[in-house]
Amino acid sequence: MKERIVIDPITRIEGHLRVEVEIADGHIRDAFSSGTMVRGIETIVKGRDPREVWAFVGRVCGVCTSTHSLCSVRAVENALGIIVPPCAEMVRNLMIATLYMHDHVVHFYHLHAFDWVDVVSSLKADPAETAKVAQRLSPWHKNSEGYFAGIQARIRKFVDSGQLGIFANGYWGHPAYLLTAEQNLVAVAHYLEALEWQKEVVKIHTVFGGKNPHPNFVVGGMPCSINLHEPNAINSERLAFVKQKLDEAKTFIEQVYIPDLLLIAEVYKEEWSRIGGGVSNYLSYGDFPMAEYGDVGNYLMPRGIVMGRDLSKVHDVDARSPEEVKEYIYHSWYTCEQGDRAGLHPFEGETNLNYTGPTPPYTHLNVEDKYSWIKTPRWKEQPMEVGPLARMAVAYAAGKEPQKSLIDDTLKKLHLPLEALFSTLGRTAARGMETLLTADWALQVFDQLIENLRYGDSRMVNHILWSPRLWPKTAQGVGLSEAPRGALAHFVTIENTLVENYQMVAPSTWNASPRDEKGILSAYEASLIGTPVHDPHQPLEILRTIHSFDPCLACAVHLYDEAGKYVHQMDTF
Ligand code: NFE
Ligand code: MG
Repeated sequence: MKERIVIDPITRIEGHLRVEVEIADGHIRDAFSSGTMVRGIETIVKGRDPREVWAFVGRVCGVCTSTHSLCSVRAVENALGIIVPPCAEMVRNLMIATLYMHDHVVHFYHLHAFDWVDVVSSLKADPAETAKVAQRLSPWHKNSEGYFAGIQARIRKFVDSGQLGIFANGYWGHPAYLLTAEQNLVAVAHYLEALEWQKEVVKIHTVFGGKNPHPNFVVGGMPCSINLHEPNAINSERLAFVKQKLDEAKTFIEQVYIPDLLLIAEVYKEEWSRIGGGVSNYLSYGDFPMAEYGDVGNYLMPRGIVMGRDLSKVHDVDARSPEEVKEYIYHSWYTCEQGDRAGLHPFEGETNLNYTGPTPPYTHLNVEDKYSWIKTPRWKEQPMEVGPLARMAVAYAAGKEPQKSLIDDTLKKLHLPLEALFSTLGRTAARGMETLLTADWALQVFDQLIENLRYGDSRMVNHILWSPRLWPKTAQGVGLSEAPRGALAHFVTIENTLVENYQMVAPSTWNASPRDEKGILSAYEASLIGTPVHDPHQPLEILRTIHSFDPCLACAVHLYDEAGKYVHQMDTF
C-alpha cells in the first residue's frame, strides 16, 4: 500500500520548504520538493545603478550573508572589465572563508546535529564517562567531568521546567538514534559551545565589511582601508585581532567540529553511507582565487563538472553559454512566453507571475502540474548537485590537493570506500572536510595579505572605470562564486549605465527544484528515493537527508515580477 507523507514546513533550515513523499513497504518511492515562499529581490534592482546592486541582493539571505553581494560585484566587474587590486581579492577571500567556517559549523550543530543526536538521552549520561569519551576524541581543553556535569545540569533544568524551548518537538527516543547517552552529551555540550563560538568568528566580517550580517562590498575592490600605523584605519592591532579569530576558529574546527563529525560518521556509517546519494552529477564554479580573479587555474576550489560519479574526468562549464545553463518552469508556478517547455539562459531569463492554474492552499501538491516557486536549472539538460560534496568531488576528480588526500585519509579512517562519498553521510562529511581546509586557507590568505602590505601595496579599490561616462552603452556580465551551499551565479545586463535585467541562479535552486518536464528529478527529490522510513509519524530519515544539503529557500526563491504586479497568491497561505 502506498502512503503519502507531507512535511511542511521542514524546520532547522532557512526559509519555507515542503516535502511530500510516497512510501510503500517502508521505503520512499517518490518525492516532491516545493519552495512555498515567493520574494521580490530582483525587481528592486532593475533600473538601478549597477554599483549599488550588491547592497540589495545581499539581503536575499541572512544565512549565506555576503555571498550574494560578492557575486554581484563580480558580475558588474565582469560586465565592465574591472580588475580588482590584489589586497581586495585577499580580503574578499577572508570574507568567504569566514562565511564558510561560520555557516558550516552552525549548520552542523544547530541545523543538522539533532538528526543524529538525542538531547533527552544525554540526561542519562555519566559525566565522568562522558569526559573519557570526549578525551578519546580530542585534546579540547574543556573535556572535563565538571564541565559535562554543568552542561547536563543546564539541560535538566530545561527539561524539568517542561519547557524544552529550542529543543521542543524533536523526535527524542526514536529508535534510529544510535549514539550512547555519553556521546549525546558531548554533542549537546558542543551545540551550546558552537552558539558562543559563532558570534566570535563573524567579527572578521565586521573588521573588513563593517558589520555582520550583510557586510559591505564595493564594485572594484573592498570598502576598507588598511594602514598599519593609522589609528582610524585597519591597523596592526585590528589585523592581530583578525589573526586571533582565525586561530581560534581553526582550533574549534579541528578539536570540536571534526571529532564530533567523525564520531557521528563512525556510528551511523553502516546505513547512511549507502543511501541519500541522489543525482550523480556535480557542479562547482570554483572559488578562492589566489591571484587575479577570472584566472580559474589559481583557484583553491577548482571549477568543473563531474558526470555520473565518474571521478576520472572533469568537464568544463561555461555559465555564459546559452547551450549550457538553462532554467525551466514546467513544474513551477510561472508561465513563459515561449511556452512551458522552454528553457532559457539567465541572460534571457523571465519570471512571469500570470499563471492562473491551481496554487496553494492544497492538501497534497498537484505534482502532475506545477508545484513549486523554485525554477528548475539544468546544465546541458542534466540535473546537478551543488555544494560541499560537489566541490570536493570536482576537486578529487581534478586531482587537486589537499582535497584529494583529505578525502582519501578521511575515508580510510572510517574504513569506507570512495563511493561512500555519494551519500547523505558523504555530503555531511564533505562539508566538514571543506571547513577544515577553509580554516587553513584563511590563514594562508592572511599571510599573503600581510606580505603584500609589507611590499607597500595596500590598494583596495580600482577606480579606473568608476565613472559611468566611460562605460559601453550595453554590457553583460556574469558573477560566479561558491556560496556555502554551492555554485552561485548572478547575471547582469547594463544598458545606458543602469541595470536592464538581473537574474540569480542560487545553489538551493539547483538542489531543491522540482523535476523537469522529462520527469528527471533534481537533487533533493532524487536523494530521498529508496530511503527507509521506519515510522511515518516521525520521519527522521527524511530530515537527515534533506538537512544534509543545508537547504536555503530564501536563496532559491527570489523571483521578480516583470510587470510589477502584486503577488496575490501569498494571501492564501
Ligand atoms: Ni541563503 Fe545561499 C548559500 C546562496 S543557498 S544560504 O550558501 O546563494 O541557495
Ligand atoms: Mg533566479
